[in-house]
Amino acid sequence: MIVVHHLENSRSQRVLWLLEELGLAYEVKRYERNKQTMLAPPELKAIHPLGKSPVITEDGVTVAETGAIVEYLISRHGGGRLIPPEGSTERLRYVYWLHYAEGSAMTPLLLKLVFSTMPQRAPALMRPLVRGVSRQAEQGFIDPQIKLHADYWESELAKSDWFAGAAFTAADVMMSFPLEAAASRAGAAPGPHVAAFLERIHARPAYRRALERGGPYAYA
Ligand SMILES: N[C@@H](CCC(=O)N[C@@H](CS)C(=O)NCC(=O)O)C(=O)O
Repeated sequence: MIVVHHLENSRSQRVLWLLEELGLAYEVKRYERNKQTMLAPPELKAIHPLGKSPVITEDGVTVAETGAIVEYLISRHGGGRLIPPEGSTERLRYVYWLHYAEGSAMTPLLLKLVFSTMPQRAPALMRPLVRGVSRQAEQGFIDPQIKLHADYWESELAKSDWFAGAAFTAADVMMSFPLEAAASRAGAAPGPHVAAFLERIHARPAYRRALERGGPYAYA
């Protein structure tokens, strides 16, 4: 049985969604974030040394890192579904977006989260200074980087409904989280093609079922 070690309100929601798209049986072990630090609870370190989510286990095998989990599920259980044919242009695009989602898109979004919440976590006396520093980082680097990526998504989704081409693939599952995170917390309204992509994925029955299995998810 596949077990998903799932942290509330996190990118591990994508793994539940992919499992639903593939129609696979799985068990969800839910973990709650520490309310102060928002970090995962220490029990997750018993599953994987980094203690981050998602992690899946199956038949004594442990797989961490969302992209690696997606590759594992698609190659072991996909039966050719949700992945373009080998050798096609779409396959190359699929591999690109699969890696880009965590490798490039998430970096400025994570920086935004860290810098925008820094003032409220600083001691009251330091707050004006910290606010100045974080604003400088946001305006000088982070926000322009987020815009660069968001404009790129918009222009790519203007060419085709899905990231790898005309067909929905697991690369769209990977890309869902950066797009959702940008739309809900980066402070910039999504462009029309990104907004339409988000509407399309949120309407998928498998996406809705995954939300029911996963519990709190603030990005849908
Ligand atoms: N690139 C990794 C990132 C893993 C990660 O940072 N997960 C977050 C969930 S959004 C987490 O576990 N945060 C809690 C913590 O760091 O303690 C992946 O895609 O699996």
